[in-house]
Amino acid sequence: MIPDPTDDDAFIEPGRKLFAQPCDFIWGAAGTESLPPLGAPEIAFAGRSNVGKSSLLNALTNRKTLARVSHTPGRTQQLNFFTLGDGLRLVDMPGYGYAAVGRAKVAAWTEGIRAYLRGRPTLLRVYLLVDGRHGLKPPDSDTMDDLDRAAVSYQIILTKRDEVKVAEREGRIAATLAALQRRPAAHPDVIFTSSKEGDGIESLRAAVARLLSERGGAASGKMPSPSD
Ligand SMILES: Nc1nc2c(ncn2[C@@H]2O[C@H](COP(=O)(O)OP(=O)(O)OP(=O)(O)O)[C@@H](O)[C@H]2O)c(=O)[nH]1
Ligand SMILES: [Mg+2]
Repeated sequence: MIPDPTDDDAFIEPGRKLFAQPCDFIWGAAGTESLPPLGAPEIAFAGRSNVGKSSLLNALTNRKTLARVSHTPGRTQQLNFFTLGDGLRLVDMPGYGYAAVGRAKVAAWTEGIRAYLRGRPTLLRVYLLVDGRHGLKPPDSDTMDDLDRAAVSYQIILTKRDEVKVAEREGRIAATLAALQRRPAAHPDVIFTSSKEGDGIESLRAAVARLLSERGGAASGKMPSPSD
């Protein structure tokens, strides 16, 4: 049986309020040497190029152009930091695994992305986006290996649900959940989203609100310490 995502139901309204707060771009970092000073807790949106990270950020915050979206893979070329109210930061990451921008650049981004994901004390959770049409690919597994080793909490978000046949959706979720077994840092729930049609957006907002309440972070205005 696939777990019921209504688990997060009690957090639907807090999630809506959380993401209705002002959201502003504060910082773009080309690499780990230019990250913003530590501040509010961060959640990061990572995944392969073109999977829909920037689109998801726009859908969550109900804005059309907060994060830049493109038909061309490789649009997001730095780590973009946004504040959501006073208590949370959202990080839109460049996609990994896209070669057409040049190998040197890809290697630099990949190292920058990995270093950020492994070593950021205020990073609460990584939302690892996976194209719902294809499921997990080897670069995703590599990232999951990294996050497991660094003990950084992550949750898989399947994207582009509107482009997946109804009959295939449950199977895609089940296969993804199966791949998460024995992965110590993986949150054992998968949310299937469509930034285009809005499916799963409310659930994802609720999941973030729930995370914050569990970690005693933004919801109470208290900063979690790195030892939390
Ligand atoms: N049908 C459909 N298309 C989507 C969805 N989300 C994103 N897309 C499309 O996928 C393409 C890539 O979207 P982006 O949000 O720019 O993807 P990204 O992961 O930020 O890409 P990079 O920044 O290049 O890594 C765009 O053409 C979007 O319109 C979705 O839920 N459904
Ligand atoms: Mg992007």
